[in-house]
Amino acid sequence: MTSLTAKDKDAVKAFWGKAATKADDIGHDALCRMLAVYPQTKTYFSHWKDLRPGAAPVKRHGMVVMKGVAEAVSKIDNLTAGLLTLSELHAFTLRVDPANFKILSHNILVVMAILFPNDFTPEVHVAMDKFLAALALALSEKYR
Ligand code: HNI
Repeated sequence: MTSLTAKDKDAVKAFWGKAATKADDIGHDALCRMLAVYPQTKTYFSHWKDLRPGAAPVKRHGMVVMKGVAEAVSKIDNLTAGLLTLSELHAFTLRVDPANFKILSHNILVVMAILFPNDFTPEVHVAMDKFLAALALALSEKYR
């Protein structure tokens, strides 16, 4: 995976400035899509009583995930160090298969494209795709 260029980082920060205004919606919709399109991911949330779109745990977790994304944007220059605790949580406590990070990232991109059709240009798309791939790599760090 080619690392993030300065141009990518600027594009991510500029786009995130807009996307952050709808972070909760992005998180909720991306999570709903992940659970619907990749039902195997439901196994990680079996402790939630209700997994349907609009259910409280899904909405809340959508916010939580996007707070993690916001933190990653603020630590874009050193994602591995910045997300170490989060990686340990996902690797050791939650035992999330790292393949799922790509799946959630894909759904986050889909929702961003839907909510920000004009801002989500091909240049922003490639920068966000590379950023979310770097985020997934940083979260997978503790698996090695
Ligand atoms: Ni993830 C908890 C961020 C991908 C399953 N996840 C969190 C928390 C953050 C977070 C933040 C809360 C940590 C805490 O309580 O301190 N998760 C992220 C980010 C990504 C991600 C930024 C990738 C973009 N998580 C995934 C994926 C899965 C996943 C792909 C499973 C398919 N995460 C979980 C589960 C929890 C969780 C399960 C605990 C939920 C709960 O009920 O507390």
